[in-house]
Amino acid sequence: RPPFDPYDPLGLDDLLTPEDLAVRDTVRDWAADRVLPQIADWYERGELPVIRELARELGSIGALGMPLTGYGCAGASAVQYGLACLELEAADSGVRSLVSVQGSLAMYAIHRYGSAAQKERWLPSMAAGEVIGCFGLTEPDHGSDPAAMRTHAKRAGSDWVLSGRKMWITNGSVAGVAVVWAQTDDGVRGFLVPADTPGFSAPEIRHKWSLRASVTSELVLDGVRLPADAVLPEATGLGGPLSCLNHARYGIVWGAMGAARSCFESALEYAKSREQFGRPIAGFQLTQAKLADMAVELHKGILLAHHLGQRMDAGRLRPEQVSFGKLNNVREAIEICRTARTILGANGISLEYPVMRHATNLESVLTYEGTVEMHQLVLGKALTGLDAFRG
Ligand code: TGC
Ligand code: FAD
Repeated sequence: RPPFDPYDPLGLDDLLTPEDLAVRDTVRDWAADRVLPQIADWYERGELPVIRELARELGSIGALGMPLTGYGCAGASAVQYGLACLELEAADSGVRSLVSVQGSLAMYAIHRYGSAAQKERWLPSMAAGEVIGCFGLTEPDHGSDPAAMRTHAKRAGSDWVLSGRKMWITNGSVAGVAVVWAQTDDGVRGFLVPADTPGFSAPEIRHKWSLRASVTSELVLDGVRLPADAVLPEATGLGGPLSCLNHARYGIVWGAMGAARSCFESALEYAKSREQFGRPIAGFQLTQAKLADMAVELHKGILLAHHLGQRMDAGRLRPEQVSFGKLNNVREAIEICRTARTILGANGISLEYPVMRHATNLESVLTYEGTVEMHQLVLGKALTGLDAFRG
């Protein structure tokens, strides 16, 4: 029998191919070198000062638009993309967010719904991390219910004129191009808005106590005039943006387990070295119960993520299954991080350790890409056949 590995108790690495392991190691090494040494400082300052450098480096290791094909994208499998998300979020949810929004939301929208000219114009520089993208769906008054969005686009001759506001938009202030979803006479359409277009601005949202090492912005669209070819030709209706969300949510299913793994490992190491009552706290039954429960949920979550990845690679993943994964894995990751916090005692609240940073980040992850309640209701609808959203 192989030896028991406390960091892989179910032997899940056996599910991975040599190529999967190589992708995982590349991203893990990059994050260890470029993110971990500085993340506590960035977090404390509430900024990601080297975001453009990081984007280029992530482009050079193939992490942007990773499962997409052509245009300089890596053409990786869904499992490999998931492993990359896990490693990035083990460093910080903010870095995984940068990659999710760039690849699974902005680039995916252009790749799936864009014209040949739009793809040629934007995707190669986005895959290289030279141009950062953002994805504007949420508005100040419309988050869970994007169908009620107010941002609208009207025809002016052959041009379009966009007006409205988007809120809580990751990468907004550093984006070279914004994918903006707006109401039109033909339903919801997506528009590619270059950041230097007159009438467009993206002020940064400050004073966040979560995802502090991530750029979050408002998008202001004040009579933004765009040419006819700025609209994504293949997306009509809310299904367009919601289909992009499936891909980003899938990445979060893996990513959340990265934050959880980092907290579990911190707690395990701490428990083995910290002594109280003359013995390591890892020797107390109550601590062992916490560690055992954390390990069970962590590795069940990774197994679930791997299963969904295989379904995605086989073209058989349903949106309800993505909801299942996001609901479970983010909820369990938060529990793991909070439990780790208790094992570290007072040190658990310090930025010297990653657990409080991960726990507060996960509060955003629990809300964005569909809140817990949205995913419960998506599953509830699939289970019962009854739509609780609109009665
Ligand atoms: P409903 O009537 O159910 O659907 C409208 C149309 O959309 C289709 N559809 C989907 N298509 C693909 N994938 C999905 N997951 C889909 N869900 C629905 C549906 O078939 C229908 O198509 P058609 O052709 O029949 O018209 O829509 P609804 O208005 O009742 O809403 C359903 C609900 C509540 C589930 C949806 O609005 C929702 O998911 N709300 C949550 C909004 C959300 O997740 N926003 C995220 C914004 S982006 C973000 O947070 C990025 S953070 C990233 C980071 O920093 O990492
Ligand atoms: P609301 O929709 O107002 O919900 C408030 C509460 O009411 C929630 O608990 C919700 O579950 C509950 N609720 C609502 N409706 C129901 C119902 N029918 N039944 C039961 N409960 C209900 N958006 C983007 O478009 N692009 C981005 O890049 C992006 N990045 C983000 C980054 C961060 C850091 C954060 C925090 C958010 C980001 N978002 C982004 C926005 C995010 O998607 C929304 O916050 C999310 O969809 C929830 O919307 P809301 O905040 O308006 O909450």
